[in-house]
Amino acid sequence: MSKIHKFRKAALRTSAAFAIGLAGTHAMAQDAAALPELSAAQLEQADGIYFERCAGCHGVLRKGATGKPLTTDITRENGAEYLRDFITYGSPAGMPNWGTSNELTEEEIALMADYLLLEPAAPPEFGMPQILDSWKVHIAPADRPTKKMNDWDIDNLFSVTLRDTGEVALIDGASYEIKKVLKTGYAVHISRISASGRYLFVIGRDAKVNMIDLWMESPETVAEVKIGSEARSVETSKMHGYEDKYAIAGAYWPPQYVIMDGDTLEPKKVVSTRGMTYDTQEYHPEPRVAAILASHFRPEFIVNVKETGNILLVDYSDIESLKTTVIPAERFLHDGGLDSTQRYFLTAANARDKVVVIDTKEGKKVAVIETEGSTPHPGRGANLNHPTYGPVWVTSHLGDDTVAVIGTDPVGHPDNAWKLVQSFDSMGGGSLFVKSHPNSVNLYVDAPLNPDAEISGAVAVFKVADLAMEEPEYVELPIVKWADIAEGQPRVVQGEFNKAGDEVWFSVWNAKNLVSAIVVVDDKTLKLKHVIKDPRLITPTGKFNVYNTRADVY
Ligand code: DHE
Repeated sequence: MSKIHKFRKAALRTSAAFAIGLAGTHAMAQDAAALPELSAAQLEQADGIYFERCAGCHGVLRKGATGKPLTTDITRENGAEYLRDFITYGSPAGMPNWGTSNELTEEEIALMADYLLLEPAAPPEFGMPQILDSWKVHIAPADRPTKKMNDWDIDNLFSVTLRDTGEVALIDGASYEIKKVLKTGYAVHISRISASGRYLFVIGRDAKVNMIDLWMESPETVAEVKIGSEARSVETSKMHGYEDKYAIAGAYWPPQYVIMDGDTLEPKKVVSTRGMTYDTQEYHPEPRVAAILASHFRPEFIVNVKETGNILLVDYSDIESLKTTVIPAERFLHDGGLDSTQRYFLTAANARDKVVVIDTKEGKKVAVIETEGSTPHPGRGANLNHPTYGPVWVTSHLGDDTVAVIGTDPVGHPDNAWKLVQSFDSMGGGSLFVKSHPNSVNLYVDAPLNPDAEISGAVAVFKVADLAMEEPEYVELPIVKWADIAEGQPRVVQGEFNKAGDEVWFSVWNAKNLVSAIVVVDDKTLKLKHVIKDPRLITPTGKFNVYNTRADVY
């Protein structure tokens, strides 16, 4: 008899509010006998934890994407004990070890295991009326400075996510001084910069966009808006003639993107991404918006629609009569970046272990490439000049220790272009980001989600010249040891170069009640250069150097 038969009685689910604005009603479970009954307070707590920790990978409706589906047919089959163990210990395929890393308590894990046996909530929609309600212009464009009023070296400033405090820290790239900490939405996911370099846009996991004016004597949020209830991406128009004109943000819930005025964040257009999957042409209720990049060749935003597997080229030259090219790509589209010429967009389709290549000049799909690894996760990837294959783009993998190298030069190296030219091993699974810089001779590969603290606390460095070997060797930099943090299991995440490309910063991301840090490595010597520690530096994760982000240098 399968475990599902143990659950006879429908659990009466009271409606509960997601802790961060996702008020919703829970559907009733069909079969009720042994289903756990959670109080309204427990449901509210579990909704909050699910939103903060789980929804990103598993989906609001729990249909799965980066993480496995957690629909009740599956969770009830597995049972609460199995779920408890899985949440506690994680897996080398990328599920974080929430228990052994002390990020969730035993009680919280038991609650989440029970919660997953119940039907998911259906959060409310968030259309133009709600978006407009949330829109605030704190300082109108006419009241802003007409020139830069501070002495900050804006191009070498880093915008650093302080995940659990709902803030970003603005840190000077030369002195390592925290110039300012600004309140933002919850758990800012990424920062992007307007084409002029003046405005910094950040998006919270709660879908709040803050627009920060870096020209002010003391930079502040000048406008804000909420574009949904859960989101990950924001970008600005970069095409010549449209600099600073529009911003766009993509939501996980509701599945939609919003185009906004680049000066004020006034929402102009909301477009739903619900629709048919690219391959089987079946309706998907939750096709979330993943990475968004701006084309340098056409007035277009490149929008990854995760679950339907379509890449949209959204032409912003006439946003009233919006023209969109829908390119069938692969599932589930996640993150990606441009090649070194900025013409080609390479993006991970992580459920199918593939990378899709789009020619942003011609507006066409060029290739879909098997990475021969499990769950490619490039961030924006790393562009290298490979000793054998010429210009290449690189991704690591969440699900195993491989690094995939793809040729990107159809003119100089036509035989290698859009092919997997090499695959080699790094430290271990659970990698999220690779990083290099045109002035660097190194490739950095992290593994923050590896359950082994030695691996999640280090970073692997490959000399680009050594990639001529079939199995290149790497050195492991003991970043957590250098940060001198003994408590917790801090994870080393996302290398980011300074503007000159001679040093690379890593976040040492610990639990929010423990010490975190940023470690700066000298790219030439691979020696520790500096450790930024400060009581304000709570849960640092993503770091975005203004120049490199604005100019798409990576
Ligand atoms: Fe991210 C990029 C989604 C978990 C840090 N992350 C992205 C992008 C997406 C995304 C769609 C690309 C945005 C773009 O380019 O427009 N991330 C998700 C998830 O759905 C996921 C898997 C689960 C979740 O609940 O959010 C997830 N991401 C994380 C983390 O746990 C990280 C490590 C820490 C954090 O702050 O939440 C994290 N994601 C980042 C960073 C980038 C990113 C630092 C940008 C990398 C870059 O160099 O561009």
